[in-house]
Amino acid sequence: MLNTEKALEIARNVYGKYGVDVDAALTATAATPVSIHCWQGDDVAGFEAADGDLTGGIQSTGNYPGKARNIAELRADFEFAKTLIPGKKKFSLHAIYLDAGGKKVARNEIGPEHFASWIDWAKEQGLGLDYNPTFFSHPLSADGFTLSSDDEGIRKFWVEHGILSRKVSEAFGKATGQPSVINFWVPDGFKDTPVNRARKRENLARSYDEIFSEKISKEYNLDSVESKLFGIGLESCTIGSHEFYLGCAMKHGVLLTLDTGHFHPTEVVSDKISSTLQYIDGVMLHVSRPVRWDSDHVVILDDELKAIACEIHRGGYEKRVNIGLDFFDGSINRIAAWTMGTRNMQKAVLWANLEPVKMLQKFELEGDYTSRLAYLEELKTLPFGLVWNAYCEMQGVPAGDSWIPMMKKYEADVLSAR
Ligand code: RNT
Ligand code: ZN
Repeated sequence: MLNTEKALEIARNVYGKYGVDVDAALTATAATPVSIHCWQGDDVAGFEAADGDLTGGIQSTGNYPGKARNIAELRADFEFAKTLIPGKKKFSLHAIYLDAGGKKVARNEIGPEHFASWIDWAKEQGLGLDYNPTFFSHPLSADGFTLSSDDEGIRKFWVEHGILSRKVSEAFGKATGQPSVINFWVPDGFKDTPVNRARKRENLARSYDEIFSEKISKEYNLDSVESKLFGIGLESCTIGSHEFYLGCAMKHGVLLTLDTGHFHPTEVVSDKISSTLQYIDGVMLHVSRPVRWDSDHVVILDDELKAIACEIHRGGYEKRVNIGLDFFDGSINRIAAWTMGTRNMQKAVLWANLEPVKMLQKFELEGDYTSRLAYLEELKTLPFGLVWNAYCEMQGVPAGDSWIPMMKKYEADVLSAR
């Protein structure tokens, strides 16, 4: 392998020809936080004292050995994954990952105190935090409706969970010195064609009026709402559709979460960034990889991933788009899944930062679409890998494929003993 300085010298020459500052691209990439979801570590199981199945129309398939069975194992696994992943990181927790010392805590009673040990850990690890109330895998979500329920008792229960969850997120923000994004996603929907969609949507809207009625400083907490197209067993109608949440985000001045698996298969999130940001403050991304459905496969470095990162960079939206990941594959080593998915996201960010945006946008403005296309194609074979490896070296994490044997060793030493 080329040494870092030599590699950078070549890259500076090649990219410099297009007016791209490689060093600035490296600095910008290192400053872009990626929020890594805790739930890849244990197939969205969590640590509630009451063990139940994953519900809500989402599914983690596969039974690869070695999954984290408790908080200590999840933290140890992530600490190891972190040594393989470059860049600034946040850790995204779900309510069901609370640390209540083995005691059963009702969802509408989960508060900041149940995340005290997570806050200490995050600070010690130099991680930012994000939060997610959990509106699934629970007896009171079993009939398919939570915040949109017609049963006032059930709806109120979940509203209370939402309100208290914002306190957890606020505590995260205060403790870590950076805002925590709280993401609201509810599974509510119908398997078959309903005849009263309106009523459920009115309930859902009312619930958000109640949940967001208290103002919390954006210095600590950023609310975000996530839409969806359909879930398993909920194919005919999702109460929290895209249009519902676009309106909700505008009304309440909150962020909109765009999950790459939550749209019709020919729609792309990359096109939705500059559209939604005309009218809303910010976006939270749930970067995932849908294969035929919202399957939540591990993120790979495909064209859409690059397009998402490029859209953020081209639009200068770095401050308004929060990058988060949302995939859960139980059929491969889960630490490898975390590592690959996050490294790929980081690669896409670096790729975008190395794009000669000024040159390309000038072609477009001048109507020279021929050059725009021709250069976009030529850029694909520039020595991106050299810059990526240099970035990894500078970040003190393994470059190229050298993380793979390390991951395999952790599997042999730690995971196989579980
Ligand atoms: C489900 C949503 C949601 C979940 C997580 C676990 O379709 O994408 O974001 O994946 O909350
Ligand atoms: Zn999601």
